[in-house]
Amino acid sequence: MSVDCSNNIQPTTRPHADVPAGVFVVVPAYNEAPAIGAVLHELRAVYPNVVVVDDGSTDGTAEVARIAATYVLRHPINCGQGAALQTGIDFALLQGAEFIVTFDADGQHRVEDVAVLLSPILCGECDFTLGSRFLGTCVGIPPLRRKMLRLGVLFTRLVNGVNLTDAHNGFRAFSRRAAQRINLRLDRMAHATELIDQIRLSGLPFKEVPVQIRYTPYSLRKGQSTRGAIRIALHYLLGRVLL
Ligand SMILES: Nc1nc2c(ncn2[C@@H]2O[C@H](COP(=O)(O)OP(=O)(O)OP(=O)(O)O)[C@@H](O)[C@H]2O)c(=O)[nH]1
Ligand SMILES: [Mg+2]
Repeated sequence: MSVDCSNNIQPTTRPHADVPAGVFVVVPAYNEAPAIGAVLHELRAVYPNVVVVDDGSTDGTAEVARIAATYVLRHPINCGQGAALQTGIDFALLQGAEFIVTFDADGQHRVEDVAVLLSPILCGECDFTLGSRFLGTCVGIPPLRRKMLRLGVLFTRLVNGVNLTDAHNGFRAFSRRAAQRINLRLDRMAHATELIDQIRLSGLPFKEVPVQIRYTPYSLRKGQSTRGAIRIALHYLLGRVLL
């Protein structure tokens, strides 16, 4: 992959041959059968190593993924997004991944942005990149969801002591050594806050990168609720006390 190390990287899709062999894209998926086929089709057109972690889906997600993904791992029961990500990261490291990208299965992320996330890592500028919809764009975000995400940013600033613009974005990239420092113990959505702690403690450089997050009728039907956001904060605080 040719890398533009300037600060003004334009999203592009690149052909297979241009992608470094060590890039693995990890896709956690829970009951995403209606969306995941198209997502994987687009990803595989550019990235040869796509790992789906089917998180105990009951709707045929695994069957769709088996047709389109490079690897399909399966949790026999639903364990949560954090657990699915850790399974995928561990697997990618075992396969020799040099760079790992996490990518949602519900069609909210754009394949073009994978290269944008990888670019600062490939340049040696940092080891972790975190996608930010507020540095980039979020098409069709409901006002309440925007407010909840802003509160999440404030929570991260107060509790983790890290200043981000978007603290709950599942679109991220890691170098191999960064991925080796990740050990998510909070299985569900609170892993996002736990991950920020682990990034900070690793001492490795990180950077937020603008990405686009799409809100579609499908993703809005399935996505996180306000009550869920409160549960995530409580789960994280409880985890900090108990783990
Ligand atoms: N909700 C949920 N998602 C899971 C789970 N396990 C894996 N996932 C996957 O994690 C990704 C993100 O889940 P979402 O619920 O869309 O979370 P989100 O994108 O942060 O929230 P929204 O912006 O509201 O859509 C999707 O690809 C899901 O299929 C799980 O147990 N629950
Ligand atoms: Mg989503």
